[in-house]
Amino acid sequence: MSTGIDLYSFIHFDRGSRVRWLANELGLTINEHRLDARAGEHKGAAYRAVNPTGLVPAIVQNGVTQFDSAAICLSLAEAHREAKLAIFEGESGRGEFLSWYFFAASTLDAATYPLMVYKMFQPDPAMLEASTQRLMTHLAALDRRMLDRDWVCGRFTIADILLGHGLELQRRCDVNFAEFPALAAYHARLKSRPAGVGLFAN
Ligand SMILES: N[C@@H](CCC(=O)N[C@@H](CS)C(=O)NCC(=O)O)C(=O)O
Repeated sequence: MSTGIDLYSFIHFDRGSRVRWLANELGLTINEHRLDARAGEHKGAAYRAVNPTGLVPAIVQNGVTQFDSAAICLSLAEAHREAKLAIFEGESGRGEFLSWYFFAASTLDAATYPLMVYKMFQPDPAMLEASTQRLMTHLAALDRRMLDRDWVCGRFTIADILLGHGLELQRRCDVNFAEFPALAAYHARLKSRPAGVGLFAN
């Protein structure tokens, strides 16, 4: 069976970029399907047959569909365990890995979304500033974590991909990492991975 993945997304830096980055790390082929968000293509019946939630990303691989970027990344990492892009059940550090993975997928993601809204969709400088201030406590926690390591959980994993995506969206929303040197260095390290290059392009 083909290992090619049909990936549905809007643009190069939406949550589909997490899947694209991971696929590149794994050497998997991606068949891109770019939906027209402005035309509401993701809400139409054709796409809802792929993803009933009407959100991107979603994938179809070997006739099997899956949605939610974090779920997709975990499934792909598990299916290619030899690449060691997650900390798997039975390995030490699994619990810590899950904590940082879910921190990226839920806590950080939820705190980043308002920045996108107030920077890009409904521009509002005051709300952008307030949302940025609320984000700071999470960035401080991640900065402390990154003081003495290259990747958030030992080796490079999908937790780094999700965190890298979050940091990149924040940068696009004018968040300044200057007061978080370990975080700034981590962002630069993530950016230097060839597989993630598409996310970081302007
Ligand atoms: N937790 C989901 C969130 C999916 C999500 O909200 N996707 C956004 C784009 S990154 C979307 O489809 N927005 C369109 C809309 O809200 O109508 C994931 O990680 O896949």
